[in-house]
Amino acid sequence: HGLTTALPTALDRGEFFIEYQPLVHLGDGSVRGAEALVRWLHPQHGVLSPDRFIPLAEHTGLIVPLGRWVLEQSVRQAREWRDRHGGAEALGPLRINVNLSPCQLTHPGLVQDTVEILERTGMEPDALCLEVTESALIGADDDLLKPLRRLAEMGVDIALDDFGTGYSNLANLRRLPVSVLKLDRSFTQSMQRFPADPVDLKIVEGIVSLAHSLDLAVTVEGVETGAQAEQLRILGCDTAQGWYYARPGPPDRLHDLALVDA
Ligand code: G
Ligand code: G
Ligand code: MN
Ligand code: NA
Repeated sequence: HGLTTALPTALDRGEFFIEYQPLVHLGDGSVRGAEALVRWLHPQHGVLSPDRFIPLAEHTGLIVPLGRWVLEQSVRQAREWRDRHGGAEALGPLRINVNLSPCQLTHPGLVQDTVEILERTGMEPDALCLEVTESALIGADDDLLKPLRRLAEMGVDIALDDFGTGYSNLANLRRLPVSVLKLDRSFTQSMQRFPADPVDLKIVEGIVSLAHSLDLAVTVEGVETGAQAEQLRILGCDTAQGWYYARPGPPDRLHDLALVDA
């Protein structure tokens, strides 16, 4: 398979790049940060989405150096946005969300790598949010949660990605060192019709109310229309992400979007 042989050297050849998709505050529409989404510019196949190569990277172990590279690049980028905005005070720091694969969670270097990246870039831990999928934490024992706890204690936010697609016990949430729930796109899709299915509305309302009572912020993914955004705002969601605001794009576009709001 062509991808399998090309993957191990792709990092050294500089073939990966990162796109950023803005995270927008539903209350006032301001850009608060972005999610980093890695892509592979393959010499023959063109731009490949992470679904095509992340599973392969996990299988081969390349995910550890690749994930570290994504983290460092993304935090550097957040630092650059901040500097160009005239410092952290100018419009509030743009925060950066970075996805972690389950293999990175079990890798012993995670905490130290993260600390070193924050130190090298001079960024505060609270500018960083690490996204972990709900399925990666299902049945997680204390050993798996320990590095996440350490990071959370330092001030790094941990988000539960794709929330609502797994089978996690809601009561289990109290045990996890997470501060953000990212509601899966499927919930947003059911808001497509206006008014939306009343049962879906009740479910989202319930999740938001539970999340807020546990001091968790709620981010919604896959917002494609203004009607969805309005419905989700009314339901109490805090932050949104989706094509309605912007598709994932180059770092300068995020900077421009944030400046327009300022
Ligand atoms: O933007 P999109 O098609 O590109 O992303 C597809 C999936 O790939 C998403 O579920 C996202 O969480 C995942 N993904 C994107 N970037 C990274 C990354 O740097 N590391 C990991 N582990 N997953 C990523
Ligand atoms: O980490 P995660 O699985 O949540 O990554 C987000 C994925 O969803 C990426 O593949 C991204 O390109 C995609 N995406 C982002 N916004 C939208 C949207 O508004 N609609 C749809 N259908 N997909 C989106
Ligand atoms: Mn994500
Ligand atoms: Na997601």
